[in-house]
Amino acid sequence: MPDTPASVSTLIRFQSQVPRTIITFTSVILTLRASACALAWNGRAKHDPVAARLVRSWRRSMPVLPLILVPERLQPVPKPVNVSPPPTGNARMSRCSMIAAALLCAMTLGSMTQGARAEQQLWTFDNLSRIGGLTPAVEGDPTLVDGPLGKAVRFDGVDDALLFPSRPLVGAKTFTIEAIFRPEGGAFEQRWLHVAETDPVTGLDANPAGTSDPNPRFMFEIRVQDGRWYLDSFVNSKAGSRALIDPGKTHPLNRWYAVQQTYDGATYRAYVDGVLEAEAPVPFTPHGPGRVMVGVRMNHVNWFRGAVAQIRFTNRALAPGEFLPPPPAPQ
Ligand SMILES: [Ca+2]
Repeated sequence: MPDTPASVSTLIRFQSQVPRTIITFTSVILTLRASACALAWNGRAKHDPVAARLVRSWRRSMPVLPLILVPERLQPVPKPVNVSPPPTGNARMSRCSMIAAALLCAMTLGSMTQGARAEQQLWTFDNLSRIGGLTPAVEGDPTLVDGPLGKAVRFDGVDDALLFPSRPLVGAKTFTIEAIFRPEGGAFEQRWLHVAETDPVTGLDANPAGTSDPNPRFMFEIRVQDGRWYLDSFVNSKAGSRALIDPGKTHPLNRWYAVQQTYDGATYRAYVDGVLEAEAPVPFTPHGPGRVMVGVRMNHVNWFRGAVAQIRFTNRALAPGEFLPPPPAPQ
């Protein structure tokens, strides 16, 4: 918040340490107090230039509260005359209450900003029993290997996978999916992250055969060719689908990468190590509940050979500067 005054930043930080119910209760009490005082000051504004200046600044700086607190609403403040009785104790209290209410309003705005912040889930694949707060069903015999962030899970490209019983990004209108992974070659088509919406009628996450089904889903896939790989990102929803794939943008195998796919409400984008590889407009409707498979497509075709260290899900489109940092390239 580069433009936020330090005092307001301090209050917002303080607010995060105080139970919200206490802040809400205090806000109501002080706002009622400020309301009464503002009424008094608005009357004083006709005669007192200090009060007039305060009410004018109150109106300018508080877009909502003046409509509630000041009965004259959008009426212009009368030009003050040179009658200025000295401030009374009540007037001094009014000023304090108004400042307090203004600061509390700033805290409330800060709270609203915090509430609008991204929901994010970080899945770290440093074990096989608890990842992202979920217990995966282990298929085959994935192993733990050294990764850029500690341990990572390696899949052998034959029969290793992890099936998660629920999924993130349910109801999200925008999204970012990131993964830290290492492709190791093998078959041409490898569908290694499948975030599926379960069909509420059939209970299926995907058709039993093939790679085409109507289920809404997010996919990370790779194609392996001539000792290199390239990325295939795919989104499907009831509104439409889109694959982002550029066979001309290939990368060496057997090193760690960060890959990302984002959707900002209009444009779907795919990145490798934070560098944009492809983008296209696509309509999108939010997904319903479902499950996640890592290491193979949900219907057990196109197994992955390589390792996964982290996957992060965010319910808004992150800018490249907000992505998980890419692992260092080998020297
Ligand atoms: Ca195996």
